[in-house]
Amino acid sequence: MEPDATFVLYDIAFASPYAENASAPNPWKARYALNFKGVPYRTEWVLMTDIAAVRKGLGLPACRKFADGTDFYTLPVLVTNPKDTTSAIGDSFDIANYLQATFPDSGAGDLFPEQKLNYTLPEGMQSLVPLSERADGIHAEYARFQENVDMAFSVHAQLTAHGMKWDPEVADKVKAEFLRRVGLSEWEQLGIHGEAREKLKESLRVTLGPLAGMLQRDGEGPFMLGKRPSYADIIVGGWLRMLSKTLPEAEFGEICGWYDGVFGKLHAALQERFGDVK
Ligand SMILES: N[C@@H](CCC(=O)N[C@@H](CS)C(=O)NCC(=O)O)C(=O)O
Repeated sequence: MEPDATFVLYDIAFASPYAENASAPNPWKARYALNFKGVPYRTEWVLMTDIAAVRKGLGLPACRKFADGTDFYTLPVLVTNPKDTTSAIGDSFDIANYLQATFPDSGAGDLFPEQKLNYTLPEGMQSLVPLSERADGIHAEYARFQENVDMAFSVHAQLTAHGMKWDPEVADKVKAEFLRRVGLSEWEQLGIHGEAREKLKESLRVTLGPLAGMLQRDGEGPFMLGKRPSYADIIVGGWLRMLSKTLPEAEFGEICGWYDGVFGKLHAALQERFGDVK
């Protein structure tokens, strides 16, 4: 916590203690990027039920839509100057672009070094809740990579649903909202167990295969460019952090062990170098 920091990162409050239970992938991408650049900031924790009001209060429109076309208000938001309401940035990729443009050489250096990021998904893979769309063309290869990585993990999100820990004050409302989004009525229906769970896990393993290949291409890792971290690692790392907090420990252990342990090594390296919750 850096109470005097000017930058404020808005992240989702899961159950208390917030720093320990923070699980949302996109806010984690922003946190990893801020720590990568070594920029001082503090975190403002927002209950799920308050996200829309907070975002509107900062003058930000929604950057996602639900399947029915209605606005989906999300975090992270980064406010770089609390006195200037136009300084709020409401998308993790925009935050990373901003940090790179404003602090090109700080901390661990370039967030977007040139590299091949040709990760593709099994044909026809589609998430139940659509992802954000980007049009500005900045760091386009990374943006395309993010789209595919986000889709790969989102499609398997049911594995995490019952592992999310919510502040008791809002737990019932949050569960009801998640059910509404996918058109179900009982929380039990959102869980996945036994053989069906094993099948979905295996699908995740296969889907992540080409990503593992990218993490192995340098031979040593733990990053896609070997010892040099980049925003591509952070994009995957945001999701690994989510899995680390929402899957049963033994299952996350399995995932960490897939493909010679590449995901475990990546997660550990990102947490150690850029995982401070400030
Ligand atoms: N494109 C946005 C997507 C942000 C997003 O989807 N955030 C999720 C958490 S990872 C969220 O705020 N969810 C709120 C909710 O589910 O109500 C970004 O990268 O910042």
